[in-house]
Amino acid sequence: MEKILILGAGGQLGKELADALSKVYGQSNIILSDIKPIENSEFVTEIVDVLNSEQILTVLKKHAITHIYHLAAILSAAGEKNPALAWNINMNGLLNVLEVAVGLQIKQVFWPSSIAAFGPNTPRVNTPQFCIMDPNTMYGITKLTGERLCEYYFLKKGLDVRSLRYPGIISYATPPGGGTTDYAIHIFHEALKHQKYTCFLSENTELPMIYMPDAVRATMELMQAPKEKISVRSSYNLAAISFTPKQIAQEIQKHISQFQINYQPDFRQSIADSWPKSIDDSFARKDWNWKHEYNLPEIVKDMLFHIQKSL
Ligand code: AKB
Repeated sequence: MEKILILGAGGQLGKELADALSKVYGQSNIILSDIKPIENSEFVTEIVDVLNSEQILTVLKKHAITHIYHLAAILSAAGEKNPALAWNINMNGLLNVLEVAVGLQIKQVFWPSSIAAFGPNTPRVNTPQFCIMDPNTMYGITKLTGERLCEYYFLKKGLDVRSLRYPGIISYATPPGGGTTDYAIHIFHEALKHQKYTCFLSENTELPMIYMPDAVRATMELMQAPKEKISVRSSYNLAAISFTPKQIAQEIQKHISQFQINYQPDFRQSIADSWPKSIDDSFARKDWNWKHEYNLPEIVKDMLFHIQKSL
C-alpha cells in the first residue's frame, strides 16, 4: 500500500494534492510536512526542513514512506528578491530528497518543474518539449537544473522520479505565494472585495495557465502511468489554456460588470516576458493521455463562486 509524504505541503499545491491523494490512498496514508507547522489539518503532519537530510530520513523511516511528492520551493518573484536562498532551498532541497530516496529505495518521487525553466530564446508560441532553455531567473535556473538532476537520478540510480512543467496554477484555497502568475489569483480576491485591481503585468502579457483541479489530476495521472509509458524523465510540458490579464478581466466583467482593471507593470513583467505564451504538451498527451478540462469561463465562474463563499 502506498504511504505518501508531501514535502512543502503548506504551499499552493500541497493541500489540494493531499485531498485528492487521500481519496485514492486513504487519509491515514498521506503525511503532510513543511518547514513550519501546518495548522488545522486533518492529516498527520510533520516538520521537515528539506535542507536537513537527517530530518527527511527520520520522517521517511517513521512512517515507512513509499512515495514522495517534493513541492518545497521558492517561486519566481520571491526568488528574484533572494536568489541565493532560492538556489539553496530549490537545489539542495531537491538533491537531499533524491539522495535519501535512492538510499531508502523509495518507489516514486514527484517533483514540479515549471514554464519558468524556459527562457528568452525559447520559442514562445507552442513551446516544444525539447528546445532552447535559457532561463534568466534564479527560480527558472533551479527548475532547469532540477530537471537535469531528475533525469540523472533516473538514468544513473534507477530512481522513478517524475516531473511536470506546470504553467501558472490558479486556485482559490490558498493565498498567492510569490509567483509571477499569481496575478491570476489575486485578481479574483480584489474583484470581489473592491471591484478593481491593479495588475503588475501589462494587459497583453499572455501566459500558460492551469486550474488547480487539472493540475492535481495531471500530477496523479503522471504518477499512476505505467513506467514503460514514461518517455520524458526531465519534465513533461503540461498545457491547459493561455490568456492575458485583459482577457481574464473581460471574463470577470461578465460576472462583476463594474469591475475595473488598470496596469502598473513591475519587476515581474521582465520575468513573464521571458516565459512562453503557449505550450505544446503533445508528449504528455501521447504518453499518458493527458487532456485538460477547465477553460477560462469555467475557471472564472468556479473561482468567483468559491472565493465569494470564503469572504
Ligand atoms: C511562478 O509564477 O513563479 C509559478 C510558476 C509559473 O512556476 N507560478
